[in-house]
Amino acid sequence: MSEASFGNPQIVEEEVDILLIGGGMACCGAAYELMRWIDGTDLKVKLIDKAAMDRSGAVAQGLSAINTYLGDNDPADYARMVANDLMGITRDDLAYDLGRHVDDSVQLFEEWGLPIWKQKGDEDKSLKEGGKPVRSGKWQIMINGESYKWIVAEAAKKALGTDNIQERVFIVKMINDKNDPERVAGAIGFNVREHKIHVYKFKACLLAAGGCVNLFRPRSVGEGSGRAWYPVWNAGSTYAMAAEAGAELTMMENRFVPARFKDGYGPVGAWFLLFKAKATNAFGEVYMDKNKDMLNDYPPYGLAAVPASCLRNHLMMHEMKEGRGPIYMDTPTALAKLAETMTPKEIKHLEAEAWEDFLDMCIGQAGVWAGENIEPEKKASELMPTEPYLLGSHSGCCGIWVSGPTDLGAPKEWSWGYRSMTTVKGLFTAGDGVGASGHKFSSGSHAEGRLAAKAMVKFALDNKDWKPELDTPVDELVEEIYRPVRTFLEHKDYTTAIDINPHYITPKMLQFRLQKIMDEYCAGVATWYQTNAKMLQVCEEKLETLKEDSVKMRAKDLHELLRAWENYHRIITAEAHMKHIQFREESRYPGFYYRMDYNFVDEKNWKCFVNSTYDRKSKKWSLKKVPHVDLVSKPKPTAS
Ligand code: SFD
Ligand code: AMP
Repeated sequence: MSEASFGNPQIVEEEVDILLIGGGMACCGAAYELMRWIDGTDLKVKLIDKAAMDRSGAVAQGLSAINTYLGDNDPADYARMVANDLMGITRDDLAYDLGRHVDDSVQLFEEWGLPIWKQKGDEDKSLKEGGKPVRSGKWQIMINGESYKWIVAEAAKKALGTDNIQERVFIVKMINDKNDPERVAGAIGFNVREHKIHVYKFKACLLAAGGCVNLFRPRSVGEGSGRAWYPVWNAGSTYAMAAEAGAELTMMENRFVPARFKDGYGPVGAWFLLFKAKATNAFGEVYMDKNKDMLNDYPPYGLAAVPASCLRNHLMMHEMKEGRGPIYMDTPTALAKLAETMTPKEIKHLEAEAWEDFLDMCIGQAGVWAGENIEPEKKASELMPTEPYLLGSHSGCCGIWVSGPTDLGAPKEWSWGYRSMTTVKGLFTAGDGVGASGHKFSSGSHAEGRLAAKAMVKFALDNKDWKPELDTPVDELVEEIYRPVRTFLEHKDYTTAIDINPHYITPKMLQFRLQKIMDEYCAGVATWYQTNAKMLQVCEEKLETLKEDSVKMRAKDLHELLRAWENYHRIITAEAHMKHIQFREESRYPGFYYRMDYNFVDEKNWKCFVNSTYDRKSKKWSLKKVPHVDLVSKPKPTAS
């Protein structure tokens, strides 16, 4: 064989029993759990991450809180909170199941070395020994988490063994089975450092490649370009690849628009919950109090102890739209209040914690404070609603429709055999991949990966004699994946300026085009998150042309090839998002987006899931309503 080169990649084919796509929280959980169940079997496992597991995914920079730890809380209350925050439409079976399993993951993190803040007197007691954590809120606990991902990845690597891990391979698509189109048999991707294409065949696969970032024009432009709240490298691969394989998606209309510290995207949770800070308009008025009556327009009609995240945005944006911005997080008052009963040394420590909150998980925000001379004890910081993100593990619930647990009284249509399996046989998901749940966060994503792993082992053993066969010849797939490279090599000498060429479009330009379309027509920041049927129709047409043009993307190196395929995944995800918003004729998430032609929540007609499927051949989407059933307002299910 000739030496592999840019235009001529080496093809590496491999067959395993279980493939994990992603090396984030969910896949690290899966890796750890798998090894407990495959002991004594001859099952082969492999994990593929586009990046390096130690710092890949959303927890790359670290975190300063674990947002889901139940402790003495009831899993049914947890499921109620998740439903409330996501405006009533979540799968209580998935949330309850997660609630009853998540603490075990957190206790493992501590065992592996993650420092968890403890209450006075309990400093030397682990969570497992009954040590009481410092809670910032009812569900959240504080950690010293700069090295959080490193610690969790180390345990996953140890469990799996480094020979069973392939880093820096970007998976481009799932391949269905030749004999059963509703089953998945393989995946294909390319190495981002070497000229190699990897083809994997398997019996079961966990697709947990995170959420979708950068499908909307971000607020950060120019010098700040590339800065975002959620991880820029999570490009909708989970949703796009699952959809193309035929998996049913759910609630893709949902998005998360986090209110964040302006320009650095610093999270607000610790400030609201731990430091008890208040957010105000420019005139010092607390908009959550001032605009409280606005909540009465929306379910649960003033009954919730904590208004949903989207409604908190809704009340905040009201001030901005009426000209009473900027919005501020009143850090000086909060710190002064806490300091009232403290010694000077304790006050210094408190101020250090305020900085550490950002240094642990969002260093850029500490940079903004330093660069703008902001001392939080003296000066308030601006808050801003960011561009929309698509995710299923944080305060959002878009994702894939999965099979749930069987013991919680859920409708039988919600469970079809193996926990966490999608509607495509052999294809499982977790974390940001699982739709209609949410509020799992880092710990819950890890736990959900573990739930999926156990079910995958069972699936692989139940299908021991089944042989995967790919429905498309490998040569054809390779040609498709390397098309941007071929396009570049064929046309690069047509002009003297490498970026200007009538035969191709650079991935960067294509990304700008996608972001502009989504921003201006699909309720991005440009229109204060507003859209209507007419705008969505324009969006649809523009996305169709963009999809056509995406085959003209060039790749002048492996980095651009990565960017090209990330964009492709973003386009499919964006299309799903747009289609779902178009289908749901109401504004279920005021503060996240508004359908101005249906600017209300319509409980009668739309208290239901919206599910969709994509036909890879015709490139058409089909959408339907799926009944929602409330499980947690009924008597508490018995935990197994
Ligand atoms: O402050 C491919 N999150 C928070 N969780 C908490 O518990 N506490 C917090 O404090 C949280 N906050 C927070 C959080 C995230 C971020 C970015 C910030 C702040 C700034 C949320 C969690 O991090 C999140 O819920 C989980 O990480 C989700 O887990 P998972 O496994 O679903 O996704 P991942 O960890 O991002 O991993 C994705 C992996 O996939 C890889 N990948 N690999 C191969 N081929 C492809 N095509 C791929 N595409 C992606 C990635 O490299 C990665 O390994 S706060 O806001 O509340
Ligand atoms: P954030 O930093 O905004 O991602 O939030 C971290 C955690 O705190 C999540 O569980 C949020 O739901 C929660 N949270 C953030 N802000 C508030 C608030 N104002 N009231 C109640 N919970 C909040």
